[in-house]
Amino acid sequence: MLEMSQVQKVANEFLFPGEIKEIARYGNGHINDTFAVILTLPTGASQRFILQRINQNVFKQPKEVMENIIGVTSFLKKQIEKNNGDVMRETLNLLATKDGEFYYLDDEKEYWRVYYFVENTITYELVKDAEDFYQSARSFGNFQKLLADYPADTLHETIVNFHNTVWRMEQFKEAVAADKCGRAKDVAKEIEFVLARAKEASYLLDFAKEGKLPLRVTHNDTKLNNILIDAVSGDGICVIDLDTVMPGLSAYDFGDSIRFGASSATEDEMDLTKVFFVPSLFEAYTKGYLEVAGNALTECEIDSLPMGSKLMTLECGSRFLADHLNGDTYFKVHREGHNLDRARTQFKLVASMEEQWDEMTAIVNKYR
Ligand code: ADP
Ligand code: GN1
Ligand code: MG
Repeated sequence: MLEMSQVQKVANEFLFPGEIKEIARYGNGHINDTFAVILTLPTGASQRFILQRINQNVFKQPKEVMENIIGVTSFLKKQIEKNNGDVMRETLNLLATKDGEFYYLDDEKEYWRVYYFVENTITYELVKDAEDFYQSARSFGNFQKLLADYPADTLHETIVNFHNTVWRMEQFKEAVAADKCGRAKDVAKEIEFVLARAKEASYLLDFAKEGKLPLRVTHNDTKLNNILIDAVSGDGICVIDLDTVMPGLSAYDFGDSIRFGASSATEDEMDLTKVFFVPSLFEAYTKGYLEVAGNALTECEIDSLPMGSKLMTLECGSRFLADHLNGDTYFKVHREGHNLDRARTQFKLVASMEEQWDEMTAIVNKYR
């Protein structure tokens, strides 16, 4: 258990431009421990920061995560300046420690970092209207475009095999075979759903191996709550959660956005009658993404977008189910069966995409 006194102690190690007034847990991420730190500035005004403890169960080399983030945000800042943008709103900015580092290593060997809080922004767990989703597509498309010339070989692979869908399928089978908590018997239907699609897992990787799909610098965790939307203009302005920026396929980023955002319900909705894939949201995202990034993509990459959507959803569902079988050691859970609930929504979406496959393909063709 993380004590607030420890969080307070760590916060004191950063070079905040004022006095710490309050620290509280913040956001809905499944991985890191995130806190909002509120300062009183010498002028009497308030300023917020985001303090995060990096999850070392997930990120085995936190220093490498930070090296990637420093590299990527410095690169983005130069691009944003060139475009006369606002570097404090359009990318994450790290705050240094009193020792001049961009992370702090505490007595328990935990890594912490601080970002400037991007104020007057919103994050969504569920798409409010198609316009927001269209805006997030433009932002993720722009992010990919801005990083197109980033020297990919300098990036660390912060989670090995992160979107290796074949490896994920093997991990899933291992979790089923090990059945550590004796839960497999209660989820036979869900396990069968994944196994019935095992052969499809290699679909994109086979194209990549044949050189038909290029490796790009991708974000790899493009869900809607990893983008900050300007509260006034409604524009997607800042892509956050940069821990998994690594070389990957464009279909991963597109697909992961779709699995989270083109859904009628939140990721952990328990009433499955409320969960289905929404083609009009798929259309809004496809339009925004291809408008911004379309010219930079190959024909084969554009063809791969529906499959990217299905495979990212299946992968995520099988990761949730594997974690349920393993005893909930990876994703943060807030109730019993939480990972199972999440897995079920993903499988419902996969089934729903399969039913509407022709429509998905037609939408991609309309905007290519
Ligand atoms: P996780 O890896 O656990 O998902 P995130 O880095 O995505 O952690 O942060 C969790 C949440 O905190 C985000 O969804 C967002 O709401 C909020 N957040 C993170 N960084 C910032 C920031 N710089 N400004 C404003 N909100 C932020
Ligand atoms: C995690 O960190 P967060 O909450 O944005 C996970 C993603 C999953 C997502 C499912 C590093 O994302 O891969 O798709 O949960 N991130 C990591 O909601 O495993
Ligand atoms: Mg996040």
